[in-house]
Amino acid sequence: MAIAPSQEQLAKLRIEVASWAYGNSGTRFRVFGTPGTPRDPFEKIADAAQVHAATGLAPTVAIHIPWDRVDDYDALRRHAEDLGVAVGTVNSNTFQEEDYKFGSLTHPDARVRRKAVDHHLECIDIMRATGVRDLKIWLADGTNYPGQDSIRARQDRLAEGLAAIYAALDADQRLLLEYKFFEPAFYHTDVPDWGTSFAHTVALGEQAKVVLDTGHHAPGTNIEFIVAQLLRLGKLGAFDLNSRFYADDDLIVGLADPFQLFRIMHELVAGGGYGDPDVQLVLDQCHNIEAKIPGQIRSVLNVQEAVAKVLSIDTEALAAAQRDCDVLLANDILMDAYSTDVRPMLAELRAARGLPEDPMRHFLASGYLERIADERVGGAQASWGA
Ligand code: LRH
Ligand code: MN
Ligand code: MN
Repeated sequence: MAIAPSQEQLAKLRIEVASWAYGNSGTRFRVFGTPGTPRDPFEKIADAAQVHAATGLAPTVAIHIPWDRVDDYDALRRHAEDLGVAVGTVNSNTFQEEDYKFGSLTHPDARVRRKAVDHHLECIDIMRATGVRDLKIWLADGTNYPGQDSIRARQDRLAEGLAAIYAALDADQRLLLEYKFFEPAFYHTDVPDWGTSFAHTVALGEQAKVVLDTGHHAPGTNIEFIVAQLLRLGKLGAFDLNSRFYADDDLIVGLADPFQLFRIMHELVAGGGYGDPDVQLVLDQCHNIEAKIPGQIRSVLNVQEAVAKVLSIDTEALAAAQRDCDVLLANDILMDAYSTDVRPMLAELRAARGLPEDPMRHFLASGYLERIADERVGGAQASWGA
């Protein structure tokens, strides 16, 4: 009952990878090193370019400031282009400095709020230098104890800070506001859910959109519903894709719950977001114990497989079954597509496009991992979770 999608449809997929996936990361218990870990942003981009070379799916690389601060952003841009990729979303970071202990854009002290706004203005300058469209803001702001600060006043300060940042954007740039229900704050978070992110981005204007990170919801949340709703409202700017078992685990996408990934991609396609450059698919993952470049290759291939399954849904038959209120038939049609082994069709697609039919095997056989392990000593740390 599943249908065969066209190669043209399949080929619309674009996934952005993130620079921090290539650095060493870990938990607060331990950061394990990996031989060959990049020592600077240039090497992170070189590793990301390997993912694109192997899969043809990942032409852009998100960066995080200050983790990827360099002296010459034009050089970073040219370096990426020389390797066949481009710099992607610029992520701000107001969660690692002492000043931000009690918040950044929401901090009670105007001096800290000003500093946080200025950091975002620096990010916008970096976007201009690197030819980037999107500024992604995730705030660690929140409180740990009831009464610690005024929830209402913090919302007002947040609105003010976001407006100052938004006002600095060029006409072709976007502000993307990411939400997360908890961590590092444990009582309340200032942007905890899609509703809050939606309310602020609506107030800001057309150039402001919501980021949905799949790891940022309470267990049991129906994420595909949020996808459908934000697409209806024209406010879904980007995804951060990853897997989770417990909290914000940042594991390889599609490995904890492949069916959830399929359901999310189904709503993306149904809502017209697939192939739309205004709805970015970004990987936000950390590879604490597995090899990083292969971990990223596995991730983009998992997204590709989920999308290929969704494109195999017989949408006409599904619409008819839904009209008829034929519950079991409608579910059967969906599950048929989910159960399709799409790997042969994707191997064909790759062959037709001059890509390795088995990207993982091709990469592992290339000798790249052995080469960087020899050449690079003393890799950078990617995350704050040490
Ligand atoms: C926060 C987050 C956000 C950050 C990234 C490193 O948990 O998802 O997107 O920028 O992790
Ligand atoms: Mn994220
Ligand atoms: Mn996260």
